Amino acid sequence: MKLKVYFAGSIRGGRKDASLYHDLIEEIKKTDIVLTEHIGDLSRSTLEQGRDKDSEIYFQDTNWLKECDLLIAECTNPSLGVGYELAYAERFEKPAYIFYRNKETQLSAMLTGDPYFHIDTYETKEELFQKVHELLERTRL
Ligand code: 6K6
Repeated sequence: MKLKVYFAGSIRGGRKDASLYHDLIEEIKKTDIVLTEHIGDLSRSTLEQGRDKDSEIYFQDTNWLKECDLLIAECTNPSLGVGYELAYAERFEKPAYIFYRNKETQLSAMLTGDPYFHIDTYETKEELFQKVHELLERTRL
């Protein structure tokens, strides 16, 4: 069975990890479905949308959050939107997994202090891919 994955990563919070998001999304798509492929789209501007467009984004993303089997968030680059999505996932009882490079950032206490979230660290892209692969296999059981 293919899992529906909601991948969350920073957009207006900063795009320094956008190519990592892209590569991870491609990796997940080898076995499962990623609802939020655009997170890794390097060609899209973060400022392209006006207020109406933002309402569409909010409506689409919250529907995908309700539809997904699990949320995977890459949180090295802090993002208000990703924090909101994590709280939304908890509200709708969707399993939520956070990965981040702890040598580069301190995660908010609102995430590390919330026992609902599964939080793990990584250093290299290969380690992240391996951890996400194992998570998907575990979830599929
Ligand atoms: C720009 C680049 C790629 O897509 C766009 C258009 N903007 C958005 N499209 C879809 N989802 C968005 C967009 N902006 C924010 N989000 C959602 O919030 C995503 O699901 C991200 O996980 C999260 C990022 O929040 P910010 O606060 O970093 O923008």
